[in-house]
Amino acid sequence: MAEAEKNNQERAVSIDPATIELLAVAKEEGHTTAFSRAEAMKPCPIGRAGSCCYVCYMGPCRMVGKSYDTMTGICGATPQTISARNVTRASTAGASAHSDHGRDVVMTVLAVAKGEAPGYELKDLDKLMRVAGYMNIDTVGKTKEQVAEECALEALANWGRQTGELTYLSRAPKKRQEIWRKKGIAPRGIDREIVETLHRTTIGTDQDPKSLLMNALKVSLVDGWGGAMLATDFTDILFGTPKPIHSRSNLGVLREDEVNVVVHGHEPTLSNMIVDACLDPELIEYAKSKGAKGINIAGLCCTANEILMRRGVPSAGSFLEQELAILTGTVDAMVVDVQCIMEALQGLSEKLHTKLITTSSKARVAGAMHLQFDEHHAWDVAKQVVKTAIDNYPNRKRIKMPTKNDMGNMVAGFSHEYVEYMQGGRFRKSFRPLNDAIMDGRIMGVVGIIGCTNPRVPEDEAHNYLVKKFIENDILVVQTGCGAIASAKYGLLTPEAIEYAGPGLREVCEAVGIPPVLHMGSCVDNSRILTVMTAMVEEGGLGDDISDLPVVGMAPEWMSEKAVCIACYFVASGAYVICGVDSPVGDSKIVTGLIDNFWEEEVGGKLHFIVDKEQMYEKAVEHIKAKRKALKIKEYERGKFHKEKVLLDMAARRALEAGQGGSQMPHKLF
Ligand code: SF4
Ligand code: MSK
Repeated sequence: MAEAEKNNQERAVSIDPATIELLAVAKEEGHTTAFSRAEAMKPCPIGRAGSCCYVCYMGPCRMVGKSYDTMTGICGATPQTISARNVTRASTAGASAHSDHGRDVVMTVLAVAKGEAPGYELKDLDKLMRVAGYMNIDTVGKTKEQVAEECALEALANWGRQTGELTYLSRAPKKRQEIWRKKGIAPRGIDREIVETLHRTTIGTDQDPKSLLMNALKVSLVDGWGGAMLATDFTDILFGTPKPIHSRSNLGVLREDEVNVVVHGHEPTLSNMIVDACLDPELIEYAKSKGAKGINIAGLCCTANEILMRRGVPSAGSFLEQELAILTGTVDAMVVDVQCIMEALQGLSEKLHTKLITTSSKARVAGAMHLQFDEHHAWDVAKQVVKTAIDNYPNRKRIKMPTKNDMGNMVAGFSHEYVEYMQGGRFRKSFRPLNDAIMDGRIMGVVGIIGCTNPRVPEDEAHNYLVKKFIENDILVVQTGCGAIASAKYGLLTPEAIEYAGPGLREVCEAVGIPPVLHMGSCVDNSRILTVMTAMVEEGGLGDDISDLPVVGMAPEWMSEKAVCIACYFVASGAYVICGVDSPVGDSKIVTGLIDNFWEEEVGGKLHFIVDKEQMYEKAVEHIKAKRKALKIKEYERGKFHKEKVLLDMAARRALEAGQGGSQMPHKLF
């Protein structure tokens, strides 16, 4: 095969040159990867489009063929019930994953408060006090440990609550809260809604697609305004609220001459401790005694995002780079916690030299080494992990680092607190400048581009295309999860990305001192985007609900049930959401219509699955322009805004603050 043709074929699966190189290595050495397995295994068209029901053992029942509209399962279930039930179950599974993660973080804060988790501390006391405020906890005369304990107990009550509402629903705009109550989708307790939705989706229970779909929204809210939001807040209390920090992303962050420890999964509790262990002088000396120059730590997926935005630890890549990192032959230990961990890692690790170490009893991998994480003994576990990696360093078999490893520089860590701070300083922090910029047409709107990478579509291509296209057209982009890493690899999370930005967005970014694409964290940190949208509503001028805002949520390369849940809670919060790849309800015109029109009538948000990236862009812009029109704000016209208007005199504001000290936030980036 001619080299150019071979390259074109490889290029079709990813736009990342380092990934393409490693895929060639896999092919040459006869290893499979998610990319090659996706190529070899075509998806079942029935299940993929939501038409296979396997919730009982009379089935599975497949709705397929010319009689699709009139056929039923053995129990009589219609194609639309099956389709709605499948997507509701996906939303439930996603909610369970994020919420269970959130519970573990809260449990760690509780252990710290009780003095039972040596090595951890309550790092962000401002955040602790803010959380106490959200929870109406009186802090007067109490120690930080007492406040933390009360906050943790109140948070934990959200999981077991049987009646009433989740604590954080009160953080949403008032109008949104009323919609949830009126429509009967204000969640009571996290576990209760998850259990009830699993129940209602068993055979012979809820058989009304509309009822099922409303419950897909209800259960998703326990994630967005429950488990995920609590995970974000309690992680901030424990490890600090993120603020901009420089780092890099690409497989090239792995080092040939150092012990490489890669942390992968979602939870921040052990990975933070492993970062400390990698800095431990004794362990560094031990690594040197084995011939390594030092110890290098890198992340994958959302565990990466957690330590990236707080500690600057580089990311080796997104979901699809996990096998490729091992293929470099340089990963001495890959430490995994929960979610998005491919089972294929163990087989590949056995062929090369990597030690795959599982650390959660919830996510065991047959054949992998297991070191059970326990927040009460976290430092010991972390040291053991790093020592295992060091001991494995001399066992490397061969090294195949990508040569095209221009490491994407990035600035990560734009928490909603920081975004607010950037717009007015410590004493006048607000969302006014952003709202004003939208109202006077400098910025057309805001798009959140989140979610996974998926080997069913060219890796990073849609992310990359959409991010550039939006900022070019004066739309501010906020990102989380693997979507953020997909942008980081190509330098789109840097101040320099401003060169792609349209004139209005450019002016705002320069005035405020932010890049045009903001990294806001991991998957659970989509809750930060909910908080930003609420702040924009409360700031005034852009309506009185999230559904009024000229904003869109997107997951162009999604693959996980968690992405379905995130899409649902953005819809339930009033947003328009577009997911790429394909539609999990694609066969059912009725359900496709319900998640569009019915959801919009009920809660003001809607969900579209759109395969073509240009069409995703066009639909998003169409929605943003329609919302602008409904708000009766200035029509967006590229470059035509009131130039004489001064956005904000940041220099003057900061000058005011100078010398007053105490701000934890750094000054403007550029
Ligand atoms: Fe078939 Fe009904 Fe059982 Fe589903 S619940 S597998 S449609 S019989
Ligand atoms: S890790 S859920 S692949 S974003 Fe949060 Fe990435 Fe999607 Fe997993």
